[in-house]
Amino acid sequence: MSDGGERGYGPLGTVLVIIPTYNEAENIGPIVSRVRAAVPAAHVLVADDNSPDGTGKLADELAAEDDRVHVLHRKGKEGLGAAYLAGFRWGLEREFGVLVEMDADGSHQPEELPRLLTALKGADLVLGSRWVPGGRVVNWPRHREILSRGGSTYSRLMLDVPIRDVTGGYRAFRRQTLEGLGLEEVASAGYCFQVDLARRAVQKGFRVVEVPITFVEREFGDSKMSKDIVVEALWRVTTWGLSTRAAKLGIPGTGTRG
Ligand SMILES: Nc1nc2c(ncn2[C@@H]2O[C@H](COP(=O)(O)OP(=O)(O)OP(=O)(O)O)[C@@H](O)[C@H]2O)c(=O)[nH]1
Ligand SMILES: [Mg+2]
Repeated sequence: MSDGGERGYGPLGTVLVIIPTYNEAENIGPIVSRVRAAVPAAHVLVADDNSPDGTGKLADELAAEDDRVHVLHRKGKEGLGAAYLAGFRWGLEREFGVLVEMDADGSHQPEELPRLLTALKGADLVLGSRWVPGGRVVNWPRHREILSRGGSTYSRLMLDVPIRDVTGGYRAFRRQTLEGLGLEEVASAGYCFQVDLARRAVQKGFRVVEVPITFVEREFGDSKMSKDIVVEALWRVTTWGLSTRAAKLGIPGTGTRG
């Protein structure tokens, strides 16, 4: 597929890969160099929430050696969603045409990024997907797979979005897509941040394409997954779904905001 495509998509422009970090000292060096090797023209922004293990300082050292590596230091741990919103703002204030979300822990393989970017030539948003044919997870305990598949299925049915992997966090957005999502209204902190962006993209009529990925469970460092994050996601998805249904039925005072 060539830039432009039959739907009139413009060229992609410069790519910014945003990597949020909280205590990823063992992972930050390897992931940044893998991104730089996989897509040499791409820039990297590490959005660090003042990690106690010194991840931010390590990122500064990487940035000092490489003009395409940048660091956004945030004052404390405010969740994945807040770190991404700050990273998006940083990228949109500059000349980037594509903004990519990627975890620091190696679960999202930088070597698969060229495939996501190729798909973005004919789309507004590309989702790296574990749950489409060809997608898979490596080294995941059964309970994580059940939680993730269940969360995606519940969100898909509740929110009426035709997406198999709604909670995934390996994504490539065109600048214009992010600018059209109404990011200033996004309040979600944890994983439901990803669900929130996906449902907004579908509601706004953007073309969302899923590309199969191989998701590899982290080898080093600790997961930030918690019960609070799951409860927030369940609560918000249920509220969004019910208010959309109520609005469709014409019940006054209901809508899809929140
Ligand atoms: N800046 C910032 N980054 C965060 C925060 N919480 C998580 N992250 C980062 O977000 C990414 C995903 O978090 P993980 O802990 O790997 O979550 P997960 O992938 O669902 O959990 P595992 O499968 O156990 O790895 C990683 O790069 C984390 O360092 C946060 O509060 N602030
Ligand atoms: Mg992870």
